[in-house]
Amino acid sequence: MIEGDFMQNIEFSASMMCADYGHLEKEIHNLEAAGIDSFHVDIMDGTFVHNFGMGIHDLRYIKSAATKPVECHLMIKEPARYVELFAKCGADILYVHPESGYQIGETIQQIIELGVTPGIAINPTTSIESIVELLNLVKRVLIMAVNPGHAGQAFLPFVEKKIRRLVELKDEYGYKIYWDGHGSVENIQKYAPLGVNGFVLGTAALFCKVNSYKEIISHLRGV
Ligand code: S6P
Ligand code: MG
Repeated sequence: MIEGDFMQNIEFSASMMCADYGHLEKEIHNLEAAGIDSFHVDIMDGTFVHNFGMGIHDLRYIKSAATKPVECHLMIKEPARYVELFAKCGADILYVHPESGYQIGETIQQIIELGVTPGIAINPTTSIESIVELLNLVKRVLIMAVNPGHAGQAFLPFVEKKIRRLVELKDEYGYKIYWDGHGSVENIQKYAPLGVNGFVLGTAALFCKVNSYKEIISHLRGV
């Protein structure tokens, strides 16, 4: 385990798609009491990805029950049509995929004008070269360590090269790097010291486990 202070500054976001929907309010309170930093809401349209995820009602409810920020990961085609709606429903952070729209730079500017923190989510097979200009606009880069669409997938190790490149460019462009997909204890311990600022926690580290959220998050923080 990496010692003390360093891990205190790593951010953890709970992938709410993996939470217990029968007790959502309790889940939110337990996660906050355990020290989670934010809530990650996966929005899917069945077209951009082959699955349906959460929607605006889930977002509204989570926002109303949470005190920590709520981030929306938009896995939908032409997100420009809906960013205002997601902002109105309480998203504090909006991630869009560069491949999901024709004028994604304009969409990111729209997000900024709405007063929401802008981010891009980068698929495992999307190159840094193809999105480098977008780094001028965003505050957050969400590295997909799995193909988007489902929880519980295996990590694609070739994303490491891209992470190293994004770490090199981080100070020049002024963004933070976040990890999404199979954020396991092993991956967190390996990639946080390389320069990943935060991790989305799903089934690999947080949900469907024997230990409590508090025990898991405390262990990740090394306390
Ligand atoms: C995947 C989605 C993610 C997952 C999360 C699951 O399309 O964007 O946010 O919900 O990463 O984590 P895990 O540990 O089950 O892979
Ligand atoms: Mg996600």
